[in-house]
Amino acid sequence: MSEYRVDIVFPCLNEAGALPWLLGRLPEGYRAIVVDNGSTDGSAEIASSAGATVVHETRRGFGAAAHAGLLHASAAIVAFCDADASMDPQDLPLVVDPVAAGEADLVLGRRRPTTAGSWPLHARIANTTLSWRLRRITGVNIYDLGPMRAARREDLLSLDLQDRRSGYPLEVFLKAAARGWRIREVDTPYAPRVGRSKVTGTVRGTLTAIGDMSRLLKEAGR
Ligand SMILES: Nc1nc2c(ncn2[C@@H]2O[C@H](COP(=O)(O)OP(=O)(O)OP(=O)(O)O)[C@@H](O)[C@H]2O)c(=O)[nH]1
Ligand SMILES: [Mg+2]
Repeated sequence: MSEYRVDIVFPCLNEAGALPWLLGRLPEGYRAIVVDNGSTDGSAEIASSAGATVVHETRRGFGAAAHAGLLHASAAIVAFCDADASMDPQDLPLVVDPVAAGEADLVLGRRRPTTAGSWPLHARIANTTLSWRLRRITGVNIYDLGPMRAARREDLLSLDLQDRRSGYPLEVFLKAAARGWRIREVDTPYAPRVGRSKVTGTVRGTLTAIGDMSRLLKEAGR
């Protein structure tokens, strides 16, 4: 048994500018697992000197990092959060508490921008379209496939997750829905990231994410 109640997985690719703030804002009883994906800006060193557990994942990709974090975790509940300071770890109880209370099996944070610049238009459009498809496919009332989420560790492991790229969060959702998990969406504040945009902040990153996700949706027979 872990001495921590919650392990938070932070996939991290060159987030040196965000980590000190982030790791200073962990709720009580939460442990940070920073999964470094070959950062070249000293992210791993910064994370470990701030007291985080650092896991090195050589295989590139958001899913590869997220999954390595899950495999390393030992707490009963595992939460995921981006490491770019767009989301505040102090808000993690919003997604963790319903799981801890046994009221939900998967809680997803719906991103609510704190300023107009937090969320670029192309990313919002892609997300609105995706959410609409997901509601139609699964019947789950979801409006955003956001990066902040929580579930029980054993449950997540039982999903036998395969995606190691940007489809990972979608695979979690689709499998959870197919198994009839109680999925809940809660509002979570979303601020402009610190540092350079990598995935949906760039049009290229968004297109890659759409490609990864479309493949999964097709495989799911939709
Ligand atoms: N380990 C790992 N982490 C990644 C990779 N790509 C992105 N990340 C991390 O995953 C999180 C989400 O990536 P972001 O770059 O914030 O993606 P986004 O929020 O869609 O778009 P932007 O914030 O605009 O870049 C961040 O903590 C990144 O550091 C990757 O290939 N490997
Ligand atoms: Mg981001």
